[in-house]
Amino acid sequence: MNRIFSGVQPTGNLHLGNYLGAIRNWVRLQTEYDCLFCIVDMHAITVWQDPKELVRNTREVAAGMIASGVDASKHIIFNQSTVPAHAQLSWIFNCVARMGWLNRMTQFKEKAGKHKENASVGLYAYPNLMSADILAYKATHVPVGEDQKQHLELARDTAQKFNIDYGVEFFPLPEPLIFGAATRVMSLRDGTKKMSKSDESDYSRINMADDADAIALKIRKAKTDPHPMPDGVEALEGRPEASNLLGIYAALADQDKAAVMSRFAGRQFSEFKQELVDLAVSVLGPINGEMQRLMADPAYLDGILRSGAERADAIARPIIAEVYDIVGFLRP
Ligand code: AQP
Repeated sequence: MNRIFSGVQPTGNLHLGNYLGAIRNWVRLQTEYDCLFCIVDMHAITVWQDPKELVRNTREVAAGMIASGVDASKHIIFNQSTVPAHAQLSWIFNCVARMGWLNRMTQFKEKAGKHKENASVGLYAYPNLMSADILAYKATHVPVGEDQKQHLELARDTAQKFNIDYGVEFFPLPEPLIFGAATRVMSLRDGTKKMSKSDESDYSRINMADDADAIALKIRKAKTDPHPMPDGVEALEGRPEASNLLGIYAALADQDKAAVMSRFAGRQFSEFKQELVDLAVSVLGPINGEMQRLMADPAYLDGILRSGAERADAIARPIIAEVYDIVGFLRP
């Protein structure tokens, strides 16, 4: 069976974009693939994380995955730092990938902004750690949002260069799995910016931990424009907030965006928003309830993560041993 690796950073405020763009797709992939779902705490600390919050956020992501329907008995849920292979292989990849490749990564440019010199070395080398995450398990497929496509290309280049440099056919070239609707959920305050955990405004996103009242309030306050609902895809031109809300509705309802548009064409935003609230609450409400229940039982969550770490380590350990032999690291 083909193997999937995918991850979420425990950077707090797990949101609707993480759900629609990642976690919900994982739930659907479980029947076709062997899956490793990783809470990537080593990626998270490429920007400052409060240690206590990091622990809490790690459990929150685990709870979010389980509450959404990831089956931890059939698949592997674990946090990255518990399996040494990630750090071991990422160092080797630091020596395989080229500076020029990393210099082209748009996510580093976006995250480091104007203060490049002040960014951590980890933030710059982040894509090499991501390559290691995937290849330490010889994963064949990686579900990625639009924003991660470039990093996956780099993982493929790195796998290929390793194979060529050492004259082996060792690493597979992992394939992206890109999903249609809602691969990019945008901020509720600015339809040109992606919904993000780190946005300062809590009104910019719907958190998976939000209850029905918070969801309703945020959707009601979501930015729109003065025109009625658009009546064709071309009418969305220059209306990023309308496009985003329609996209969210379509993704939550599992419908085509065009079908949703024709249903609401010409109607007022207030009416549409009320229906969006009802839909969002019906999808996210049960997940939220289950998340709260799981978060109240950290020992249970830790048990799931411990078992996941053991199973992940059992896959990665022999792969790393072979990599060490290929590279010429003496294992006396
Ligand atoms: N807005 C989004 N729309 C669709 N998918 C999204 N993802 C993130 N934001 C959106 C997908 O969620 C998965 C996990 O993402 P991550 O934890 O690696 O974080 P990120 O991509 O850097 O984005 P965030 O959630 O906004 O975090 P911060 O603010 O910390 O950077 C990925 O599959 C991602 O595509």
